[in-house]
Amino acid sequence: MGLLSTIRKQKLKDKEIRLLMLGLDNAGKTTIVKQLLSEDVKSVSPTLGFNIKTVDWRGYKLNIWDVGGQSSLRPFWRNYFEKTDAILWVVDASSLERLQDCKVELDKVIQEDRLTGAGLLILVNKIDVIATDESRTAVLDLVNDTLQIDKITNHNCTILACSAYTGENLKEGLSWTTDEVTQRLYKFD
Ligand SMILES: Nc1nc2c(ncn2[C@@H]2O[C@H](COP(=O)(O)OP(=O)(O)OP(=O)(O)O)[C@@H](O)[C@H]2O)c(=O)[nH]1
Ligand SMILES: [Mg+2]
Repeated sequence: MGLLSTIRKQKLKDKEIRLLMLGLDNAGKTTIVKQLLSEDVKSVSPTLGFNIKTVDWRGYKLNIWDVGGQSSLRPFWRNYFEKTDAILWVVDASSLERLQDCKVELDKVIQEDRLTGAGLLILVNKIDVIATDESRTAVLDLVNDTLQIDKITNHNCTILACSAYTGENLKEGLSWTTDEVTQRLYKFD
């Protein structure tokens, strides 16, 4: 067993998973974490550095690194890449005119060597503002197309519509992420 594999095994034994939450400013990253911790989702302010919060999930400790997304802070994202097991990429469904910017930033992140192999969960947040099922499908299709999710081959990737306000699909997101990470790490037997 190689050194990397040994480290991975130790992490799983400790049942700790490191998640890096990124995305443009105002997408709702911090609010999602607050909802996961059952905190007041209506009291957030822009993140100027980063927060680390631990969510207990099915016996695992998910250490979520929630990093500020303002453009002046994005050069610092790279400081958080090391040892990431999965990326939580948050998209703002109420700000679709920024999808192209979002794509540019996502591309930089997923091409990063230090993140190779990390799972990638795309959370299309604020879906509560989209009223009908038809419009939700249209938003998801647009995000899929603009971010070119089908072309992402170096990360296991999935996309979910969610709401930090209602909590919709957040647990599904944690389940997918935990399964993805644990199954991948166990493959190194
Ligand atoms: N309608 C709606 N608004 C949301 C949702 N999640 C977050 N918001 C609002 O979006 C704004 C930005 O939320 P934040 O959680 O601060 O966004 P962020 O991605 O952490 O932003 P930075 O820290 O600047 O990167 C706040 O006014 C939130 O109340 C959601 O699910 N639905
Ligand atoms: Mg924030």
